Amino acid sequence: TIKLTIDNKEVIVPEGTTILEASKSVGIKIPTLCFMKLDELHYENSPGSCRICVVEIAGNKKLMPSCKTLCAEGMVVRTHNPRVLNARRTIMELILSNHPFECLTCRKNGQCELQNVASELGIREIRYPGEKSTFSPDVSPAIVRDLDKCIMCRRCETMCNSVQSVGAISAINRGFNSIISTGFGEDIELGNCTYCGQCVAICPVGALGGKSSVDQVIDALADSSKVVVAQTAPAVRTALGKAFGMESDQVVTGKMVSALRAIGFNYVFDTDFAADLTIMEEGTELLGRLTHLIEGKADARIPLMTSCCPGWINFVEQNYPELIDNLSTAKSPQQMMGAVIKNYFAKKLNRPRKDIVVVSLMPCLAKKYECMREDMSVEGDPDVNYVLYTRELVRLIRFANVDFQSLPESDFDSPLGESTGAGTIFGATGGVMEAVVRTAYSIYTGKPAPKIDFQELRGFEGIKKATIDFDGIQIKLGIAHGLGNARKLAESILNGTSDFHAVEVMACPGGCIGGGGQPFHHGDMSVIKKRAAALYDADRQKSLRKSHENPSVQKLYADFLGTPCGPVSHRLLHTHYTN
Ligand code: HC1
Ligand code: SF4
Repeated sequence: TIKLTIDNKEVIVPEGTTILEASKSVGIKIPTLCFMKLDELHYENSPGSCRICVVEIAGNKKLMPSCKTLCAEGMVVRTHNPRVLNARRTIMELILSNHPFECLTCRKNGQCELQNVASELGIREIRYPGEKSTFSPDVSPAIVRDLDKCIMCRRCETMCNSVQSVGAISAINRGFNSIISTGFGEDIELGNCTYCGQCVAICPVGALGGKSSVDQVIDALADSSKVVVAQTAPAVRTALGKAFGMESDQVVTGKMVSALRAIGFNYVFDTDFAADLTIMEEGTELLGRLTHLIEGKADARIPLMTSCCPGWINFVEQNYPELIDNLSTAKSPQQMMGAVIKNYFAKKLNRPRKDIVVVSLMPCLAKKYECMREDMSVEGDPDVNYVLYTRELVRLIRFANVDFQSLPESDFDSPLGESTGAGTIFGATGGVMEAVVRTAYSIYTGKPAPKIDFQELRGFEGIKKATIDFDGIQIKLGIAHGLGNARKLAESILNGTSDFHAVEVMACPGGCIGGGGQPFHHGDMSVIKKRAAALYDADRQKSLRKSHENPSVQKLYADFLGTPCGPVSHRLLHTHYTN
């Protein structure tokens, strides 16, 4: 260990600890901008480029960036004397000198780390005029880039290249001319972006954001000729409350439903219902493929790979076309719900499908793209019209002058609002697989599964592997979260070093709870762990916890769909992905 003094406090830390970490361990918070440590993912972004974290080390002429400087025996560190504060202010003024002064109209206003640090440093004037850049905004179906606001922290680059292994954006040029660019400087839509939105999730400023659909939804709500139907993803309910001052691990389903009603949605349904439906389809598909495998048929296409995450679908289409037939043909729950609303619920209302506007509330940016795919529309009318990500929902709730905290709780509308705990855990990595096992076991063996909680499928390990005994047959499962882990899993399938029967992949670290549209975690992954724990808690509190026990799902099959993977299901609930 190493003993040093920071701000007159004696600190003992292991060798290899930075001054920034050592300070944090004794409650001294040094401001940072470019630094980002994603503990659970074992990744760090510390280019040391912003210099805002400088500290004074006794005997050292130069101030040193605390994120890059390791503690040494007997070091005496000052983190906030006049010299340090002056330097930090000057650094901040230089960063601001070429930053547009658009705070009041910026998408990040109130949540911007640059704004926060400037405020903490008490910046009142900027002495350096600086030259502003004038890039035109790059608008894709899911992500908007505004390079004028980029501060070259390179957090997005680390996320896109190192964590996600996508490599859609990287730094080019040097010095003042350096920018974050796509491969050929083209718009992001034309490159290999998967729209996972993880760059947006960790951008400290307003350089990266989601594409907003709030105005279109407000217009639809005001149009009396339309029936506007909401569906809410599993992960939204565990993240929304924090934006309204509640605990990040509090599940706010009932208040969320009340808020959506107050905003003016005519019906509020639960994507968890469609998650149960997905399990019926995907579970049946898995058992079909396993039967083919046992019979030695060439078309078995094992492992079955889950298809509910559009970031993962985009990744497979672009990088692993040879694995496309392994993807489940089941549409994602969001799209299944859209198809059921427009083809079944619309008939119940006796309205043509074009009168119905389906709005999804999702943690996800890629879902905005998914609902625009051609195979998700009928004669130009999409099954899901608009996707609002969680932060957009926050805005909509504020626009409607709803006091979220004091709202009463209410229930989803029937029949597409009823769900089991299996649907709820979809939002956390491993949840889809656990839900599949709970149901597929019963269908395959004719007996209930010996347990409901499959701890071996939970947790934040990058790639989880488990073997579940289906009454004599050993089913091998693989689970990856984050596209970097997904790549490793895909490679192991292709080179024959793994022998999974089924594989779940979610593009975002932690699963959808860590989606690019969720309230910002600012790199603190413990927030995502809390969200996961909250979903597993919500599952435990449900009276029904297996998808095939959902009475509304059973009724939908009896009244409309027929059997899982039958002709009606195939037409409405399945698709085929292409490259
Ligand atoms: Fe997800 Fe899913 S879990 S993909 O992350 O399968 O977005 O929450 O809605 O569709 O159900 C997202 C979340 C979501 C789908 C479900
Ligand atoms: Fe979207 Fe969830 Fe996939 Fe992330 S993991 S891209 S939030 S569907």
